[in-house]
Amino acid sequence: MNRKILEQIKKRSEGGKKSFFLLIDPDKIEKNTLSTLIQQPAFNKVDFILVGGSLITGTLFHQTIQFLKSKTSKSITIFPGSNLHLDNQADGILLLSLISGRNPDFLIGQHIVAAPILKRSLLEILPTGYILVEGGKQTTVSYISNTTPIPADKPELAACTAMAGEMLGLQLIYADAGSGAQNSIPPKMVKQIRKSVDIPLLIGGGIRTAKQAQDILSAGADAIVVGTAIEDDFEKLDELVEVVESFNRLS
Ligand code: 1GP
Repeated sequence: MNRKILEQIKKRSEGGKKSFFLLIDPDKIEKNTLSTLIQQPAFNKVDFILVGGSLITGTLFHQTIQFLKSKTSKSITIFPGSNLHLDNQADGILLLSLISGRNPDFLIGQHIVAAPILKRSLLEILPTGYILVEGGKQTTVSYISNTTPIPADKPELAACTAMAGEMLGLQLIYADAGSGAQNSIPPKMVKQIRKSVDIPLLIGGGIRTAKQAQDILSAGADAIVVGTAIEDDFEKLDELVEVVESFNRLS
């Protein structure tokens, strides 16, 4: 099985290098604005691109992937909200098991429906333990998945969840406060998850400032995932990518 993206993520994390994941939500970014975004000089320093979201209402999912594939050589990984979000033009897919929740559909159900399609596809499968953390307001992902996020002041719950995910053989942990979260995941929680697992740790949701990015990476995250802050202001890309770069210059 093709493991190119996962190997790249692991290699960076094992080498002490931090990574920047840019999340593109096809509902929120149109083709002409996407074109402006990818022309930003800082775009060259983005390590990985995710496309998707928990709810895609428009028709731009496939077009966004097609457009990105035609304009950049960076790998495109799907961040699916359901088994409807599949596209063979992408390079890979985060096969998310929502391990913080108790909704069997998002733990394994959707995966069963998607499995035969994924098996026939050329998409690289990245088995990911997806952990939702309370971020100050109800998010679409928590509503759609009908799951309760882990309280932000219970780092031990997040750490044990991640541990179980790693023991089950998942290859990545992605802890997410949800798109547009009011509060990003507290560094204390990031630290505790980091101490509990060896697999790469991605943190996303509500990261808007260099300080938040700095604190999350210092606490031990291998990568930050950012969408909303950049959709709102493309100049943020430069600022946030620079935080990752500065860590890597020191490593
Ligand atoms: C959402 O972690 C991602 O699932 C990114 O969150 O859009 O808040 O940056 P933001």
